[in-house]
Amino acid sequence: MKQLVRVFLTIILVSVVLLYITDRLNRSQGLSGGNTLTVYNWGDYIAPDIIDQFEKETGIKVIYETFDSNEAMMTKIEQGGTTYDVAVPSEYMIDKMIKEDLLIPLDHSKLPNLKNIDERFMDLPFDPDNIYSIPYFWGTVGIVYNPKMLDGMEITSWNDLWDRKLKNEILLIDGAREVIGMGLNSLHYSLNDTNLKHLQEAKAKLDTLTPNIKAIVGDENKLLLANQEAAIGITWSGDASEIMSENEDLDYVVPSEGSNLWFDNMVIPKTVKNIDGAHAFINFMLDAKVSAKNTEYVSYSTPNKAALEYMPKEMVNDERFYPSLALTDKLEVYENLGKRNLATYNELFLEFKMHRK
Ligand code: N2P
Repeated sequence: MKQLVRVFLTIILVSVVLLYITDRLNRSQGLSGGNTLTVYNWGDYIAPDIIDQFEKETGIKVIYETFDSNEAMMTKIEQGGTTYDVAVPSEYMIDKMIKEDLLIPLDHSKLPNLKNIDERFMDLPFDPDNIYSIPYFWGTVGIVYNPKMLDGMEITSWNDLWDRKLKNEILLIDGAREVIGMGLNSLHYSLNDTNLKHLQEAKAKLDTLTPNIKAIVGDENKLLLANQEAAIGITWSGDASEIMSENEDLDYVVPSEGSNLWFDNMVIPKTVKNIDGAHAFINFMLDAKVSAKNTEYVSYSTPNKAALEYMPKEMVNDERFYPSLALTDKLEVYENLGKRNLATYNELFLEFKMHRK
């Protein structure tokens, strides 16, 4: 009998130790579940007090991680080492993730606030019926610049950037689609071009921009531009809007040759541990007042129609950041060009970066 009790106690002890070790391991890998939620988002893309508010209201603890390109996010999710419950990719990457079976279908009955989203941003070609993704922010790619630092020079096109007067004045965002796209657009090619000759031509043209490039940067571009360390930044509209609120000399233009219109959406990757928490988070972000507060902080354009009435009029009425349909119709949305073509974009971008060194 005594021996039986000893065996029993040993089993309990070993189980407790094993449970403890698994829990520690999970925590160290950012694995969520139960009362935690791991959110993977772009840098500077949420108001910190919104996370606090969500934690207080739901009792769910948020582990928050950031990325600065779709490609970096995709690599991390494909590796599968970390449990992400919610991620925020852009449209072409969502298409790719759906095709690679990396996302789970959403339960719309758990997202009653979805009614707040403007119809214009629903049911888009990369995810018909929004089975896998819910709009978060949208915008354009363009040029933010400081005319005062450029003797009043006006910039209206991609090709203006090759002007010799702009030596060492340009900051580029660190994104393959954005930078190669800028080369393609400057040659009047499509942002979704897959013709290798055109892509090489775009890369060669970008190489000739090298003397004018000061740096290829992430979110620090905002500080550098606001502090007038550079006169020009190629960036996403919301970053431009944020910098412009800190330095009113700056202006933002969507180049005349054309540019990118993008949509960032919330998704639940297959790595999810806390499905209910993930839906609760997405629904929380869709609340009109939460979205208005988040939008005011982040400065990007919200697809949340109900949020607009809680936001400052001058923000909502600024055509540079809330362009009409007539304007956005002229822009191109990135398509998922397939593994091989995306790899070509990445390789050319890498070669372009090496060329600068
Ligand atoms: C960076 C947010 C960028 C969003 N702060 C562009 N998809």
